[in-house]
Amino acid sequence: MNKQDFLNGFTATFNSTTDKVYFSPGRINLIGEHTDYNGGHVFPCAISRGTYGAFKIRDDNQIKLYSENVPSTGILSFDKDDLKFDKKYKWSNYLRGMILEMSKLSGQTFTGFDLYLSGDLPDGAGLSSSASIEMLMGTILNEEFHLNIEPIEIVKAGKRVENNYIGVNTGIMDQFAVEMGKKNQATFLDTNTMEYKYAPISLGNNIILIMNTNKPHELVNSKYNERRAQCEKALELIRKKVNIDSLGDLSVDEFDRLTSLINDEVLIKRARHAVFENQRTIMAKKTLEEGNLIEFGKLVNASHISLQFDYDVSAPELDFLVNEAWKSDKVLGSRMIGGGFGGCAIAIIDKDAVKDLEHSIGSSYKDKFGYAADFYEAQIVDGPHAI
Ligand code: GAF
Repeated sequence: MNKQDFLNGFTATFNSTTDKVYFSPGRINLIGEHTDYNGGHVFPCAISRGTYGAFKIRDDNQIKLYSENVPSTGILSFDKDDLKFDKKYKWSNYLRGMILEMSKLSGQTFTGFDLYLSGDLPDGAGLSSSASIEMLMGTILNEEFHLNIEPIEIVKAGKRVENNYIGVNTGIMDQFAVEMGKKNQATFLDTNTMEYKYAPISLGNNIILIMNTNKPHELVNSKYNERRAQCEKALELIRKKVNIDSLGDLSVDEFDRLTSLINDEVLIKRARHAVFENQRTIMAKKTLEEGNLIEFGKLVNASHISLQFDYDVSAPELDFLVNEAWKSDKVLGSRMIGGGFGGCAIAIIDKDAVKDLEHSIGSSYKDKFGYAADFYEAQIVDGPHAI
């Protein structure tokens, strides 16, 4: 992104100048999928694709938003106190919700401002464009209005926006991964205790390749909420006999002994994914730290199989990309990431083999599905900051 071009866009749009530009990353997740609302571990990292915002405080009460990604909206203007959900311009709700939450957290209302946005995260691709924009807004308000709010509180505010304002029952992983991101490190978070540690991403000659199915998401939110409800139901049944707080409390052996309490094939599969994936994530952090990349790759592969068959959140397009990646002996591991039903997969691959793989998988994908997949190398970066 060229900062000067971006600032020129701000000036041309709002007829005013600023030099304040912030960046907020998206995220990938190495492993630990659908564990964050089950009291389990996650192992994500922030990536160099994300959302940019140029900002200037106004001296009136108007909030004015413009996004290069949705130019058809034009400049969206509203009073600083008019923060109700906007049914027409849905993209603005991540910002409205965050303004509301940051205002509650700081106990102050903000003056008006101009915000010019642009993002290079593909929409709905499972790379957390929504958390990226939420953490961007939270960080800008925190810095520019000198609120001194702790990053973890901004993370929680973003989760409240998703849960209460947007209406998706997501866990905390995405906002945490974005806000707490560290260059070349993955964040190992226990979503039960909220304790976290960083682990260096030392992959030798390998890189992380993001493979975007470009499959449009449909009905994603309702299926996401359904999976969550199924895990809650399984937990409720187990808790009739065993005192645990979440599925994340169970080891694999304990779970195997308790399945008769659930007594429903679908619920057993959902809960099994949550329990096994949590244990895989703990193992994956250990193997990565030990430099045991072969074992790490196997855990990544096992995660995909579990998401495909037990949790049933994959899609033929994701399975195809992952299965093709598995065929290459240059790929250590590959799996779908994020909520699922479309979006992206990752492959951990020898960097010298990337071009060939992109070419071969790309052309077979297009032959099969009639449209192209996209490939990007993941660069692991810091959380939101001024640039
Ligand atoms: C989505 C949610 F927002 C996260 O909280 C997480 O549950 C993820 O799906 C699945 O691991 O990205």
